[in-house]
Amino acid sequence: MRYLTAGESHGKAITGILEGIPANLEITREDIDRELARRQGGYGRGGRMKIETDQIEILSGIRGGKTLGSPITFQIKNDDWENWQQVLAPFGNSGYDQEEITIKKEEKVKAVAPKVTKPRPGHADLAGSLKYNQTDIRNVLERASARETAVRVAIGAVAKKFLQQFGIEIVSHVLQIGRAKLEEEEVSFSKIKAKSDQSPVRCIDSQITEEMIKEIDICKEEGNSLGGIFEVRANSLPVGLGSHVHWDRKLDGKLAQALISIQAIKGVEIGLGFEAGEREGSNVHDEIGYQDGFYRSSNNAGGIEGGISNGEEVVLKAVMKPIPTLYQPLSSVDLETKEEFKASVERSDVTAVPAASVVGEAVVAVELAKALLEKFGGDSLEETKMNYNNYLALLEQR
Ligand code: EPS
Repeated sequence: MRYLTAGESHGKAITGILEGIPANLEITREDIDRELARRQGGYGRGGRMKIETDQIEILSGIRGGKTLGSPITFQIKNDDWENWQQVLAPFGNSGYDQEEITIKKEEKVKAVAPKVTKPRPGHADLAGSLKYNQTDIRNVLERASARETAVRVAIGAVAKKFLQQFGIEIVSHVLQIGRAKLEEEEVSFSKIKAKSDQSPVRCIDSQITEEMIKEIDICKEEGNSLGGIFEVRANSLPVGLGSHVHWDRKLDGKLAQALISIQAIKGVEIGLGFEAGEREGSNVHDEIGYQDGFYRSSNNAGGIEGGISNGEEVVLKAVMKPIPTLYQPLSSVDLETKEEFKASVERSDVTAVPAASVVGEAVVAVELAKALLEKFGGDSLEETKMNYNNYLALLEQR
């Protein structure tokens, strides 16, 4: 199973192709649109989310609500394209070689979209423009944008549906935004499932939700931005996804890569994570017991040992840096004139941590579905299930 995405933030659409999902998996439009709406919902977003109402269009690979086993093509149109058609036109009179070009902005006033030459610190702007030899930073920032995550969530929705067939569920919640932090130590899977979608910042505690909202409001006033931490969990995984035998087959490595590939994610923890560095081994490793099967009395490993799922809940945390597009300007240098300037913007999110947690669920779902298919194979769902059940029968003999 593999996927590709394409599309610019203000281009016509964001597209993705998912290949390798077995045939005969049932999926509805709502299964995908629900996930897209969850990603759009978080408090702290800027004006763009008022423009977009993400809805999926399927161009191939699903017929009558069932997968065909062929590549699935996903498309989510950008409503903002209307305001950027001229600037981003693939052919003809695009903004590419022009100094200034007039576009219609969301406020319906005429404004200009000049060539972007002022790189924002923290964005792909400078490194990307140098690497791809571009003089208009727009040619980099459009693709670097987190808008791309919309289609990853759509692809993740199919992966989630597939995992559900094996009883596997994935949830997420926000642990921290700026200084507002959930201190609760043991949060159950069912609590996250029941509560996180109810909070505008995806926090399971109503008091901390208020604190997070306050942090965001203050930050917005100051023209600043905030990062934070979210957690993704997956339950009911069988023992044996991933492998210890080679570095690029380790499940923890794959999950960490998937999470860190989300725009603005700077760190990932598995289970106890960095805290394991402060403890003695006897306070880290999860003791093994046996009663009608192997069990653990703790889950500091976060469900993965030796790069293999051990049957416990998979627990992953990721930290997102504050959004680099600030109303409060930071120093930078113009790409052409090399003159110093203070970078400033017209529109930005204050935080996107709640959205990132939904994206986190999606990329984790994709990696787990991939690992499951690597182990059990199958071109139809029925075949995958037969292989899966055979393996469970084998495990029962141990
Ligand atoms: C983004 C900047 C903002 C965000 C955008 C990601 O967009 P704009 O530049 O149009 O105001 O709203 O996120 C989305 C559009 C989305 O769907 O998540 C960036 O620079 O990464």
